[in-house]
Amino acid sequence: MIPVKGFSGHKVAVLGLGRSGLAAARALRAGGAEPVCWDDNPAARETVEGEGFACADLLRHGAFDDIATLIVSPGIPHLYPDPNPVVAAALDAGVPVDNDIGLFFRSFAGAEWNNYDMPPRVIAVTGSNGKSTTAALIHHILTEAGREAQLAGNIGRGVLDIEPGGDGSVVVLELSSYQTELARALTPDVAVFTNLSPDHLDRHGGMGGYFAAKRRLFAEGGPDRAVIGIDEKEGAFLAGQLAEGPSDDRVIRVSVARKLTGPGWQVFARKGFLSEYRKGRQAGSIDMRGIKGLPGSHNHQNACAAYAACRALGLAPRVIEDALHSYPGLPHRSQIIAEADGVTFVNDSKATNVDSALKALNAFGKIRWICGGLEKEGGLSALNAASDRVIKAYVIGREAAGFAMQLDAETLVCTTMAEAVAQAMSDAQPGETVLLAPAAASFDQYDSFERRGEDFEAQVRQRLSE
Ligand code: UMA
Repeated sequence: MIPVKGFSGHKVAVLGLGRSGLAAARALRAGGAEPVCWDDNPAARETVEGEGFACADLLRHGAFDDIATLIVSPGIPHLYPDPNPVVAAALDAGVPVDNDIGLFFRSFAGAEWNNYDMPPRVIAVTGSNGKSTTAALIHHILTEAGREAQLAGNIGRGVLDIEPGGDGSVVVLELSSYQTELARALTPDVAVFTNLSPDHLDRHGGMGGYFAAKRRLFAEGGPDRAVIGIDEKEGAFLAGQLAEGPSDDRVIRVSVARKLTGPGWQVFARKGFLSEYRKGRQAGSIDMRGIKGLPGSHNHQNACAAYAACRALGLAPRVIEDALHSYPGLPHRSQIIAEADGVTFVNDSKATNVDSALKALNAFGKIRWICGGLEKEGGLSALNAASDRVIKAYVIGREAAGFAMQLDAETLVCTTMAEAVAQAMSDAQPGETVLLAPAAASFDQYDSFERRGEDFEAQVRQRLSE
């Protein structure tokens, strides 16, 4: 854990006691502060009381009288659509509001760093899509290169839960817009912006607020290097604003849409090849076509961003290339779970919307496509752009028939995962891919996209073993 600095002897309120809140309470106590905890869920309060923490209703009169700061979990609204009443009360009382990310950046550096040959570095990754894969890939490359590395943040581990950094070590953080918007300190050494598309708009008052939340990662102190995906207008704008001129190599531009060979520093992917150009000359090239853990253009964008971040830390192109080949992929994200009799089975249960399912469809050919579930706003028509890659769609979900009617591809209404897997596997021919990419939420049949992906994998494995 990273003991929190600056609050020794002071009371700090902690709102939300999930992964980030619990880690924050523990780290505050380790740093000498006195956490005053609250969670609307009594079970969560019971857990922390079991660890000896004090819980108190933060809405009671005078609750903030002797509180130095309020730490808020990312899932709790701090501004839009409306601030949580506890956040509003803190602001009313003039108490600063922060989160675990802000505490981390103020507490990570230690006096022992003076004796290190290479002080620890922090790489922070944000963006709408691909940030988990990019962060996990950077972590994998660093580990394969023999660097001590830790991975935390939105990917599932509270940032204050990690161990203090050793000599030459690196912390890789995945940061969501909820986290970057609220943190009062944001000072990574390398910051990565993967891409931008509409998401969480209710929490940011629209697209401008969403972009502004992510931009804070680049504005609060300024990273030594900024790796920016420039295929959307927001990324292009951000890169332009950060660079002093065309040859400023503090900004590393990334694209999967065009060749970038200007006088600055850039990494792009075309036709399955990654290229690095610096000062107008090619500095690296990787054939990514055979890399199984990173299929499709969206993963090539992730690979370019991870490559750039690792190059910014001085890793050699060949070291990065070897690590890309051994990257196993993240569960439920274009994850190859089995190959049998020439058929490949891919779990992309994380494709919970049309945009991400389309990316998964474009990453493969000859697809037996398992899709369906709780449909999101906006309709399914965009999926039909990839119909030529689909041999047949096997539709699951309570509204499977209605879902199937919106698809151009040949469809079979299966309703359950068991039926869809059975049908797809009995139809599949060598050279084909059975792909779970639902283009819908899972909640009509599962607790989460993870459970849905696990069901898919279990059904495939059971049938393969028969
Ligand atoms: N709670 C209240 N009052 C409320 C709402 C929630 O008391 O009005 C309490 C809940 O009872 C619960 C706690 O707050 O005990 C949950 O807080 P949280 O939702 O912030 O969850 P954590 O477990 O702390 O997880 C958070 C991130 N969650 C969200 O951003 C919603 C995790 O990202 C992250 O992995 C974790 O911190 C560690 O850093 C998850 C996520 O869904 C994966 N992220 C979103 C996404 O990827 O789209 C942004």
